[in-house]
Amino acid sequence: MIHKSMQKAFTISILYVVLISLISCKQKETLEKANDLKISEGFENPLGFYNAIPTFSWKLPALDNNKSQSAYQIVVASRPDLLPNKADLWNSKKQNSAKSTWVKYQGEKLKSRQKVYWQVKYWNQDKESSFWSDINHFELGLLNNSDWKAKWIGLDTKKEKIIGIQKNILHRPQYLRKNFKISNTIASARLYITAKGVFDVALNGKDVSDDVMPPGYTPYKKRIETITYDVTNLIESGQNTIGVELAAGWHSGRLGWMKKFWLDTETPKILCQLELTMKDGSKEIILSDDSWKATTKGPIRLASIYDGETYDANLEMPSWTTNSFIDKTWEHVNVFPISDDIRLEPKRHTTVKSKIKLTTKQIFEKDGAIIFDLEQNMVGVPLIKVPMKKGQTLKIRFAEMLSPDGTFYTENYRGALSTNYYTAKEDGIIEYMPKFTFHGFRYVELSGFDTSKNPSKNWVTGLVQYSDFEKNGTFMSSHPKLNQLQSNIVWGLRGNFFDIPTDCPQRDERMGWTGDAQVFGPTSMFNADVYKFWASWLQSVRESQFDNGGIPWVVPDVLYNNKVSAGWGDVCTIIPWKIYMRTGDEKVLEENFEMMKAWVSFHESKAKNYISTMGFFADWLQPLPENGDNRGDTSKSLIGTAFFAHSANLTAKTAKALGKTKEFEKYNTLYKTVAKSFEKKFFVNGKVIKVAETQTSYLLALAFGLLSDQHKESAKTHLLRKIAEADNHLRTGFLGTPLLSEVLGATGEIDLMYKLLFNETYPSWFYSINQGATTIWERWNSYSKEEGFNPQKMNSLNHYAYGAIGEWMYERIAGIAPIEAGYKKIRIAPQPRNPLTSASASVQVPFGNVASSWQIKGDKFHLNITIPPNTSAKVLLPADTNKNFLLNGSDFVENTYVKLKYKSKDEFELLVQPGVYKFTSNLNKDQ
Ligand code: RAM
Repeated sequence: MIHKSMQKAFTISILYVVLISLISCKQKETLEKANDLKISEGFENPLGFYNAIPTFSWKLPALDNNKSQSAYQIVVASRPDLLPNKADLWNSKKQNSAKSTWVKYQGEKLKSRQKVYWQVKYWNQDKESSFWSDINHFELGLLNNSDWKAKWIGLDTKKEKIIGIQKNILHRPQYLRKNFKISNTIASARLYITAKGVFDVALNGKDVSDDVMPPGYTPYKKRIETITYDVTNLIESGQNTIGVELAAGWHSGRLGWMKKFWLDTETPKILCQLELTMKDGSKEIILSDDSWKATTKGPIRLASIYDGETYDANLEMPSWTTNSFIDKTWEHVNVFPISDDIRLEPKRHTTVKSKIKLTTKQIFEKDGAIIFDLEQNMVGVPLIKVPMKKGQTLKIRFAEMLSPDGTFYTENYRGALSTNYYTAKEDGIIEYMPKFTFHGFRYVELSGFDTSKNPSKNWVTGLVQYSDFEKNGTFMSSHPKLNQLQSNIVWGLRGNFFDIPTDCPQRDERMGWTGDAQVFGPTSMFNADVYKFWASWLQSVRESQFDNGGIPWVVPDVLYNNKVSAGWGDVCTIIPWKIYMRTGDEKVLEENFEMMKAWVSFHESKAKNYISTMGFFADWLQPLPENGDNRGDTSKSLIGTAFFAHSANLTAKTAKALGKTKEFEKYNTLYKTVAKSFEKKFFVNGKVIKVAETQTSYLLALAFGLLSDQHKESAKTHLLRKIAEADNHLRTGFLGTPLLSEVLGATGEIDLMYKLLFNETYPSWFYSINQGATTIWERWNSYSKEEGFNPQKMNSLNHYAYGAIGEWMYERIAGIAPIEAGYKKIRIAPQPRNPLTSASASVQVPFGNVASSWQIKGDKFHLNITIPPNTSAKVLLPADTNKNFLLNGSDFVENTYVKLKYKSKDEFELLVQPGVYKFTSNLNKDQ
């Protein structure tokens, strides 16, 4: 008996302990909830999402007791009220893992239209748990062609036979509408819509969205993106009207210079499906089909990306998207089935929007016209509010710069007319904003308005348009011109991320030039949250890859010339790898690995004994070429072989990151073989032989690791000699320029790189700033005060390629770089040098905000840093290491958060845990 009661007491006390610990466990749920919940490539609560197997990412709040994550739990449900305890789609259970980014969904299969709710909690290093995060959500779009019941519809716009400036058929913009009645009260409504062309949609007289030129630009013959809108609040009981404006856009307009492809383009069409869920659970669906009517007699008479828009207000059709409008005179639309060979997929990045408003800073008159100066070269459209008289036609012209005599410089638009016309229907102030075109400009010229009125600055506002991403980083320094350079880089980004990465935004190109993208991509990732932008475009690159593995010059490929260029096609290995380094997301490698391999085989097929014959644009626009060629002096074969090796190397690294050992070995061996042949063919003892000795030839060899160890130093010496021979100026084009800073930085030639960066004379970054640049130019001397505009017509004043220096400014001047993919380990290694006395940068990395800000005051060096939770940093603090440094104002004593790992004569190497720190060191005299 005694025994039994003891046992009972024992059991009770055990239960008690369990209960207490359960309670205390519960009580320990005290940490602030995770924040910044995102899915896949950085989407927050997306509607019409593209992927049924998303990944989840979150950030730990920066708290003193939150250094790292020891575990997490994700719960996913079909209704918010099921969270967290009754998650019906997925419960990851508590996972002992530090992973807080890109955690793959492993629950029930998700389907088109499905709405999904999720939240997450984490445990910190001390096993304390957080509260559950807020509940985030996403809703899938229509994932398969079979989800579409609608048909493509449109008018036969070829019938009118309007011929454009290059004999191309112009498709008049169409207005399409349908009345429909709903019989029930609605609970929710989704509009799934896309176009072969670009569209704007309204319901019952109200704009559905402020998207600019959706659905955007993809290889249309393979894939067209679809957009989902929540239109629940726009649907009325009873009678409703939907109206869509449709223009040629990229799909049916002229694009590129290969006339034959747009002489006879397919007529624009729309496809839409309005799905209504009623309060009683029933469904109704409105489709684009033969019941729609359309006209081309609306106010937008013409619209072309290159040439501009023509608008006649006399043809406005008031209320045409409302029930009251009578469309008797409108035509019935033609109907076309959707085909299986063009995949309809939800857009996988954000649409273009009007993001920034620029006001006019100055106005002046020239030859009877008024010129509005926004003092910033920008991309988008003007918002015009100007007094007009009935019947007058306003002419709106654009220019990136004025000629010295004050007239418009438009030669560099080449064949792009880039002009808008607006005809007024009555006297008074008109308001107009072109809808289906965009321009690259700083100046707007108006003529044809009511001249009895005094021109005013507020007649013109610049609406800056680009893919809807946000700022991801900042860079500032004590030097105004370096800050202007940073500003020019950011404006280059804003100007050339118009749904796809473009070479330039203003002339008759605006195409996805692969080389430019390769060169500028890495810098863009610091300045903006463009992971989804790049991941989306990479899908287009995959779809555009030729059967033989070649990558076209431009993506989407509108040139169809089957031509390939070394250093351009390599975008397919370089950008995925760079994204992986910045994000740590293996998905970008998985998605692109096959493309990389095929591209490397293509390199192989273009090589003899591993020496490339691929050629093409070479070190494009190298300044002062001896041969006078845009392709510069560096040997094409040397360039091709270098990129062959580099792409093989990146493919090997990718294989390794993905755990594909065999393929790693294969590509790594190939890389080494190509490197050996490269050295043997073009170098003797580290010196370039047989072909032109250029800065870029040495840069490629050193940046891509193509020389044997014993010859690297000598190659560097020759590089320094080449730079000295150029009076310490760069002689690099598109391919060489990003490598210049990389190589000089990596080989300890920081002083020289500072010299080149701060050069004021041609060719240099500051040279164009001294000539008035507010963006990055295509050429180092696109314009000069002494000689005027570069006589070459290929002279864009908004060409982001040379902005590639931005990566170095973040990584070396401010000193923030990833040691491991995704910044799990961060390197903070600022490089203070004359003439800078301070510099600072901050970047949002997948774990949170990283910041590095330094300042020199007398002989003291001040460094303030922020290291986000769940990471650690190696900090290289410049210092006279004979003297101790201050940490947060007190003499440094090693502690849990900051450990001294090593010191050299002029640097402390510290291992730093998450947190905010202030370091103050004494500088050596020569530092
Ligand atoms: C130009 C483009 C682009 C460049 C190609 C080779 O026309 O503008 O910048 O990559 O040529």
